[in-house]
Amino acid sequence: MATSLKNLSETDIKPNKAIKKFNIALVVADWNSEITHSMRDAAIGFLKEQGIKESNINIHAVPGTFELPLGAQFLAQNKKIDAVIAIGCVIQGETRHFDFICDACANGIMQIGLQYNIPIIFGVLTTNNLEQAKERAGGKHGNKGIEAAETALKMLLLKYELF
Ligand code: DLZ
Repeated sequence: MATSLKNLSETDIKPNKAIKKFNIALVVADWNSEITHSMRDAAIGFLKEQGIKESNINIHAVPGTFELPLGAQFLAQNKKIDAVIAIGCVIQGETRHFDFICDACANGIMQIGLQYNIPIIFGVLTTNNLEQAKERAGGKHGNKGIEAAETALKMLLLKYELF
């Protein structure tokens, strides 16, 4: 299971010439930036290791996870972008903010992917506390940024194979 990925080389993606032509955008929430920046950096490291050129990786920030769908939509409108990886971290607080942000983001991300027919990856941690988030952003549960990047490549390769 990809969740256990700690070593960037541990992936079942096979070398493919198509990969180096992919243009991938990351949209990253500034909230809980200690977590989201670690996920962003791990995702970028993985993409580069798989052969994506640095110039084909576009990185953009949005204030919070709630803004990820609109940020992803702006990027999806750019025909040069093949896939968008949305990275965020929502930590449960005392109010219902958590539920609204997570639901809005998950639904928005899914809708944009279907509307634009490109992979929009939900790289969002939804945790009970900061500790759980750290464990998934370079801690004992690996780094979900890598998983998100791996998912983007797998979906692009599937599209490349089918069309
Ligand atoms: C307001 C808010 C809260 C309480 N918690 C988080 C969070 O844990 N993670 C996150 O990414 N963003 C949070 N935000 C900010 C919202 O995502 C959004 O930026 C604001 O509600 C403004 O639309």
